[in-house]
Amino acid sequence: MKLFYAPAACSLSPHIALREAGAKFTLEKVDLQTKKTEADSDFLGVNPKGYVPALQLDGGEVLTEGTMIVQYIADLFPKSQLVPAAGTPGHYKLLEWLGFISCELQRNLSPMFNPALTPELKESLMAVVAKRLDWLAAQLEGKTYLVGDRFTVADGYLFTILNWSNFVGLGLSPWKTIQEYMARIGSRPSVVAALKAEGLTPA
Ligand SMILES: N[C@@H](CCC(=O)N[C@@H](CS)C(=O)NCC(=O)O)C(=O)O
Repeated sequence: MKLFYAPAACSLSPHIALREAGAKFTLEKVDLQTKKTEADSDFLGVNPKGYVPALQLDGGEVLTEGTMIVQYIADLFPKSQLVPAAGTPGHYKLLEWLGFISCELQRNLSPMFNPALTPELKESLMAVVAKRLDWLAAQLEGKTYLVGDRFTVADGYLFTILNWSNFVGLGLSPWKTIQEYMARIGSRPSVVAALKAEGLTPA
């Protein structure tokens, strides 16, 4: 399998999932501006939508959309228990979290990377994010992980998106449980290794 990624982008979520699963995979970096990969190939030929993550399977098929890719990885490596069993309440809780992280956090934070974003729009998006983080912080009270008592793909995804706080001027200090959660997830060997492989921490 090959994961097409950009450093610190939402592709970090399946990257973490692959490492948690113990999967054999390679990485290929994508320049999101030029749509060229580090092997100098045309990324649009891999994913015509032009965005990461894209997971190329050994048979050549390409999967896109991060929330689906992490579920695929979990299904491929059931022993890693990265997603609760189908049909259980935990499974639907996990889907609920993936939806929340995607639609409420990623959708509102990703425009912050757009240099054309006006200060007014930035302020209003930050206000929405702050409201969502108030709620999230309460959910994390007394909890180690988002679902049940073990790490799931939802944790790797939430870490990935909240890690953007480092790039968009969003201090997490008002939300102590979130800060602690980020430190906890960020210290997992899979996460440490993924950040290093993406060049985000010293090699
Ligand atoms: N719906 C996609 C969105 C992926 C996405 O927004 N990727 C960003 C990086 S986090 C990207 O590659 N943007 C470049 C572009 O859209 O041209 C998913 O959730 O996987």
